[in-house]
Amino acid sequence: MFKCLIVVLSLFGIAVNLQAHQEILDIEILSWSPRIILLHNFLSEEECHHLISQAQPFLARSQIVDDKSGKSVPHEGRTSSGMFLERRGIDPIIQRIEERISYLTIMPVKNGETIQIVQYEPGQAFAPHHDYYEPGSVGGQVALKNGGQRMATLIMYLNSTEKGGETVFPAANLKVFPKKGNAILFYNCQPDGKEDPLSLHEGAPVVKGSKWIATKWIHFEEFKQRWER
Ligand SMILES: O=C(O)CCC(=O)C(=O)O
Repeated sequence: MFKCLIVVLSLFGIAVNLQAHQEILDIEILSWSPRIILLHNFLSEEECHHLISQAQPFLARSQIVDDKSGKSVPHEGRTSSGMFLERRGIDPIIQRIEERISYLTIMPVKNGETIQIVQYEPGQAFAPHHDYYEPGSVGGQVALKNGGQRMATLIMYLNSTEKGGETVFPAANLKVFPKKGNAILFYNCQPDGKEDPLSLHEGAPVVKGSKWIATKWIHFEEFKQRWER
């Protein structure tokens, strides 16, 4: 009941006290269609720094889920570097972030993929795309077997980019500027579970400085990690 109240309040843009954590979330609705909310100061300075330091030694060329095979492959439209944290809640700081995400979304931690850290250098970008799997493709059908569709995406900004690097939602005529500690949550699917084409978005090219984000994809059902399958 209390959690339902939190969601209802959050939809009206009210600062919400997540009692279990004694934390205040400052939430702003950016768009109803597609559904996007902005979370001010979702991560602390220390948490941003910790996520970057965990990822830095392991960065490799970013990949996407291939429509043909359902496997992760490099793609010319995604030129950043990245890595997945190996386990959910691998240390107390990450555990706390995982729990905060779970309280915010009222979805179990096990429905999320592990957090992905991504770094963009000037000129690097993520071309317009949907985060949901293409249900009409062979690869999409393969990917859907693990946890079902990617219901929602949380993008956490780990630094403030000097110029460029906005997350752009053309259907909402919206550009979100990367600001350290802020996050956006958006829904890839409609309330009836169908994919929402209006959730199309891109990471615009970084012009100056670098851009660091942490991404969490949340599924309708439990998502099994590589070593759990
Ligand atoms: O870099 C961004 O702002 C967008 C990232 C993105 O589109 C994604 O991870 O799905």
